[in-house]
Amino acid sequence: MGYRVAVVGATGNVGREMLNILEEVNFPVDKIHAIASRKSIGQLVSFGEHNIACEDVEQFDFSTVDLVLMSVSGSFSKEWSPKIGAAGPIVIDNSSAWRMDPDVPLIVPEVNPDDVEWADRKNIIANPNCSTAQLVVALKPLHDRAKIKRVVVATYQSVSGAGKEGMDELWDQTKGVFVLGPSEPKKFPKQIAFNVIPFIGSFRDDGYTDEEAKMWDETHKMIDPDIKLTVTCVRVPVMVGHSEAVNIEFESPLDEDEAREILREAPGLVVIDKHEPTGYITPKEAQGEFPVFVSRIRNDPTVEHGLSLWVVADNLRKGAALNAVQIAELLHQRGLIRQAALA
Ligand code: 11C
Repeated sequence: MGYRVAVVGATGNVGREMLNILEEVNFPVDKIHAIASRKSIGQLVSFGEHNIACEDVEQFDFSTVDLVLMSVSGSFSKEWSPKIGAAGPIVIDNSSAWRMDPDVPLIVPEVNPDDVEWADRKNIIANPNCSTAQLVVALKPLHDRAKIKRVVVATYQSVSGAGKEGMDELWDQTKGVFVLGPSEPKKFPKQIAFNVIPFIGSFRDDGYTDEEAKMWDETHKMIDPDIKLTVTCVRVPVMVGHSEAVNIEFESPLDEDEAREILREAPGLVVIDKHEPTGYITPKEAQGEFPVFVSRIRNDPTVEHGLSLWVVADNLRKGAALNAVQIAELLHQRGLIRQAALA
């Protein structure tokens, strides 16, 4: 028997991927609902070979479903996730609204699967920020072996992290430079075509951005609060796929050969690491794929026990929709999805 599932925010980049991936992994679905704001009522979105019409979030009776995947703004989730969770279904939320709530588990199934066991406190589970999700999949098996002291990360984040408007802006500016003449930046603060922007999110008082702070806060919650992280988040003119240059300092020895073996065996990871001109992954190759890819694994001789890595994933998949569906699969495997109306 399958579940009654609703995807809220079904017309967005991540909402559409949630529908695609539920179908791709054959998640046991009896009934699927695409939920959106009033302006999108009736808009068709695809679920496998079927087109389904969006229903109005304001009118939808959430007590009639078992599981809700949310891809909405933080403010919308703050208001709606508790109401939906109270109506019966378990909510898997992709926004930043609940990630640091002590009564809401923040989960990457390869990293901290057992945290699903206390999801019933609020009936909400948080999905991490895309740039954190891929980082922790790579850090966790190395931390288990040699205890990480400090991590230095620079991200190279694609425009799809900023939604469809971000993708449209890169496309329009790229065409504009050659064909139509320059256009004013709207979604991003400066031109993104043929450029990189060392600013994502909003500035904090300490000069870091909230996007950068999410990476250490969420890593602390999921892996270990004692790991020190410093981060620079950068937007790059890539449509899909976030990349990260990661430098790690360990408490005990771990060389590149052992790290390569550990990462090869770890769940959710694929190592592509040959010392030849094409022996590494790029975001273009990671687009549409499920795993987190690790390349350029090398010893860092400037510290006592150090390694550098290159980590790439599809930010709309492992960074968002896939991770949410994997959480749903975990709940299913452990028998934790309530079937309220059938009970
Ligand atoms: C970006 N990582 O690439 C952001 C998007 O907290 O869920 C996701 C923001 C979040 O712009």
